[in-house]
Amino acid sequence: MSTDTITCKAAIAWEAGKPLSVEEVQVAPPKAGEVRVRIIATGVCHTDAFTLSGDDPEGIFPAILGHEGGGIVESIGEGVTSVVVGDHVIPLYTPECGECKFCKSGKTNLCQKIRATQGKGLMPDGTTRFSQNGKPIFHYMGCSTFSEYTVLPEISIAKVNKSAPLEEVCLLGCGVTTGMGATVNAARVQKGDSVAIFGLGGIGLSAIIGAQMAGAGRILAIDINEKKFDLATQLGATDCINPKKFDKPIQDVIVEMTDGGVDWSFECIGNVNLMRSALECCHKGWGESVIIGVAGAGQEISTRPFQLVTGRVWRGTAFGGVKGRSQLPDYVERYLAGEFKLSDFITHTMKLEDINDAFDLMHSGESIRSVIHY
Ligand code: NAD
Ligand code: AHE
Ligand code: ZN
Ligand code: ZN
Repeated sequence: MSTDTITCKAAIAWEAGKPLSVEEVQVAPPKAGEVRVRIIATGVCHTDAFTLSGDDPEGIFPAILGHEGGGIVESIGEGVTSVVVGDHVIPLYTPECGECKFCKSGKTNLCQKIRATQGKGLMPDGTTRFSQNGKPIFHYMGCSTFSEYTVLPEISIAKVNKSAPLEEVCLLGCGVTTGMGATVNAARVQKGDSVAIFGLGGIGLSAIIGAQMAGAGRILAIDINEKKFDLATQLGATDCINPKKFDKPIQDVIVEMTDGGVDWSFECIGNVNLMRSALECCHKGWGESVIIGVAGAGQEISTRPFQLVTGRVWRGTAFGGVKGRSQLPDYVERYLAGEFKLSDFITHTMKLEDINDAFDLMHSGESIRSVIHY
């Protein structure tokens, strides 16, 4: 175990709208209640691209992005008791302290213990562990997995089974858990229900897995990129719909196809117009729509209030409503037991030096997930 500062490679986001730059950074040792982790692999999520684009009101630069990682504990700070050096862990952008009002409520996974400092790119003590030649570099979503080493609060790591390949289960650090979790936590999809999923990236495809496992009778998969339809169908989509093929609003198409609308819908794109479509394709009286997609600064959702008056429900979820420390290890066990596959999602792998290719592949619609191997 090292208590020295480590110099290692990281992809630095120096400013919004510019490619990442792979450079050496210094990673300070963990302070009390913190853990330093060697990242083995990380996925690239659309939210990383969103923040890099400059659309994130909380975007702060220079920063080390990345929040879908898997790694091994390298050293622990004073007072850390829940992990030891060598443990395999998944960083959590939604921590679980177990003692704040939110954790104790039993109603949400949105632990707020360190949310204020996390949103400012800082560790809970208000400082950063990353620097370059003395110049501080900000953390991102409390994770910063685009670095060979990162420092996390103890409450922001989930210890997972060592037999799980970190190159795959890193996807449970965000995308797959978010999509699957949303179908059972934010929504409660039941056997025979109809479901519409808008956007077939890592999140939407995982929502298909969740809906299929819950026994949904009809799963409508919606995307303008038809290359996504094969995997969507393999995972359980019963109907694949390209809105561009219709000359009327997609919500009208779905309402007609489903005898009045779906029981549940999920917006997995981050487009406020499609959030409206997702709400309005829900069945009168009971249909519920879950917003997962993240929309840019200043954007707002709208619909006629009559849509809600007549029984539709609008809700949203972060990290699929999953409590990271107590529930994520079980997702890893279910993956190990063969309940679902992660390899289907990994369309590209690359070294950190090529991380900008991952963003290009995402924007061109070629990839589902790119995974960086360190
Ligand atoms: P992605 O880029 O991999 O997938 C998005 C999909 O949406 C693509 O298949 C794309 O073709 C499709 N799409 C884009 N515009 C469309 C349109 N007009 N009509 C239909 N389909 C369209 O992204 P992802 O990583 O799956 O993330 C999806 C969204 O979820 C992003 O906004 C991301 O920031 C957000 N997200 C939220 C959470 C959360 O906890 N709430 C977690 C992870 C990601
Ligand atoms: N910082 C943005 C919002 C970004 C956002 O909504 N993040 C999601 C996770 S996306 C993962 O890919 C989230 O967890 N939100 C809850 C939270 O507390 O950040 C903004 O609009 O300010
Ligand atoms: Zn994410
Ligand atoms: Zn808490």
